[in-house]
Amino acid sequence: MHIVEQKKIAGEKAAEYIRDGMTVGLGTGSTAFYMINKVGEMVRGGLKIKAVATSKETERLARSLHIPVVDIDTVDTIDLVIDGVDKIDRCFNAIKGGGGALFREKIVASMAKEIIWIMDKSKTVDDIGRFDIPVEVLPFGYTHVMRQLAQNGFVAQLRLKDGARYMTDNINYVVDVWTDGAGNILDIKARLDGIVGVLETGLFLNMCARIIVGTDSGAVIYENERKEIGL
Ligand code: A5P
Repeated sequence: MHIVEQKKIAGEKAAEYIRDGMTVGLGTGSTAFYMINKVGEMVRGGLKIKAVATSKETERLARSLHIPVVDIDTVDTIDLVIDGVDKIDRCFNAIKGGGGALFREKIVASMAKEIIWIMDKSKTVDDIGRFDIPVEVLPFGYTHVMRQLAQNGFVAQLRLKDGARYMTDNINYVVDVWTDGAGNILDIKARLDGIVGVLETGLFLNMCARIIVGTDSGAVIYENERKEIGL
């Protein structure tokens, strides 16, 4: 089965968890795309929700589907967030931010009562420390941040798009950080968080209630009972 089909299966399955009256956090990316389209269909069918978007791109898509999108500052909590991931391990530790929306995604996730991460099978890995970790960085003094990352033993690469510095929705830069799996992920997060100028990391550690993986045999759901699971 094509990977796109797996994303669609996961995204559409996750939409089934949405109930009338909920405030829903809508994720960003190619898997969230299918979930948002399904939510649009449900809204057309009479579902009553409020949505908070994790990026401008998601907000545009949601509005085009007539999903009621509200400003994040008009809500205190979010009932359910459904979003994609770049990589996730057996302890539900995820890397996000491949699409550059990590800061808004982290804020929305931190307001959520419940989170579902959705993905195709390729996102499940043994060790997320072996993959790039995106971090959002303030443009002011970013070369100092790059130096501090290097001094901490990280290989840091400023993200580019079409030859220019990639800019987030918040008008900041993204630096992709490579750690070579050296060290514990909590320690890596603490070291990244400790660098002045790093605004947020793409490490979303053990935040979700469940993950939904699209596979060739359908959607597979793993509940997070704060214990190891078999992916
Ligand atoms: C956006 O910045 C990301 O965190 C996405 O949620 C993540 O990259 C997953 O994207 P895909 O579903 O497109 O793989």
